[in-house]
Amino acid sequence: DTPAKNPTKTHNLRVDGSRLWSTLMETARFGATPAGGINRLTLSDEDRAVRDWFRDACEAAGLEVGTDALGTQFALRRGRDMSRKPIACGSHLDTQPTGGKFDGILGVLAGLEVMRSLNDAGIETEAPLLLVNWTNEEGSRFAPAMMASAAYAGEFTTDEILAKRDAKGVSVGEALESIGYQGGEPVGAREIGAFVELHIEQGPILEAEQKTIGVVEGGQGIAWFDGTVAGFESHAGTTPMPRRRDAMLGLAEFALAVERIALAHAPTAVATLGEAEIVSPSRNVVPGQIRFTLDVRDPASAVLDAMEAALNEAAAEIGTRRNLAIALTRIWRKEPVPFHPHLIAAVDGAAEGLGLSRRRMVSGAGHDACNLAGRMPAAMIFVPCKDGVSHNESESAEPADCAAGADVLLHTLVTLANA
Ligand code: HGY
Ligand code: MN
Ligand code: MN
Ligand code: MN
Repeated sequence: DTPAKNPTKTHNLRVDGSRLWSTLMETARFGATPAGGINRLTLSDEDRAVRDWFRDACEAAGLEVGTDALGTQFALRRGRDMSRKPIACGSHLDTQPTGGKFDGILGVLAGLEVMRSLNDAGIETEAPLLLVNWTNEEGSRFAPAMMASAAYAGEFTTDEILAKRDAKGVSVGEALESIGYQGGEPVGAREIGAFVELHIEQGPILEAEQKTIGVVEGGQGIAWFDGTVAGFESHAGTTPMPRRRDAMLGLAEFALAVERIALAHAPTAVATLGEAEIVSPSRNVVPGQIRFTLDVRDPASAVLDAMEAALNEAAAEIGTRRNLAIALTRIWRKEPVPFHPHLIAAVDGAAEGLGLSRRRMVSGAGHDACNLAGRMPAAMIFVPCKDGVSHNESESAEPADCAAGADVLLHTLVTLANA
């Protein structure tokens, strides 16, 4: 039955919200933490388990599943006109170590729910549809974040990504091999006509304004830095305070400078010193070497530049004053990215057709859609999450909002696939 001939058939179509919710709860067991979150680092055994589950669920829904050389999983739903590029949805199934049940996972499982709902309604779209689980969106185990979609968009070669190593020295290639997900498809070979990603907002705006849908117009810019503080190890009992070159005190001052620099560009700029490690730590040794990381973001590229300059100045000033060497190396820069007006309009139209409250917004978090926008039309749909909290085990969302987001995804995909 073709929706083009029978638009009301699609118009009244809704996903099965309780099936979607039970899928979210069912897959939360892979990497479940005692506090009710998920710790499912990319390419871990927990990630393998959820990937196997996802592959089986897609195949059970009649989708053809392929895997590329970075382990990204593509599940294809055939359309009437297979000469057209598929209209894609999806997100990521890997999580932060203190992850929740919805970040990334909602976008993938809502895509599965859309396919299941179209199957139940016996609806075939003109263009094929595609559901994608992108490898390593989080960037917690291997940097940078959103690495597989960045490689798909041509920002990195496959070999560059396969060679990236985690803190234990394991490479992406070795990790893929160990979980059996180094697929045969060349990265970027598969044509995609457009990509629409459903995601929780991971911020407080929709909930505060009591809006159900975020119509996302783009993603902000991101810069990641690796940092070192070099001082001098010395005896905790015999080294007088004025003679110390204490790397910990240098980092403490620098951390406050990071906050000051972000606040200087309020309200948009954010900066996070998320990792810090004393090399060869010991209770009775003055810290001499520290490694740390920085994550700096703003919707404007010029502000990212200004913050980077200010961070380097602060490092030099504190270093000179405390006889330390504080060095920053920028390892990743993602420019602010606008989404595609035609797709934004399709998302807005779908939400309007469903009578859902909504507002335009820019994404504070990075997403795979932000990388794909460099290669194809891309857009995002947000739904609220409780207190705007994410990257925390307490992350939660409402079943009705998840279903509403999936309905907007369904109607956006059908509109694009039948255009
Ligand atoms: O860091 C991010 O913005 C994404 O959640 N990985
Ligand atoms: Mn995410
Ligand atoms: Mn995330
Ligand atoms: Mn001693």
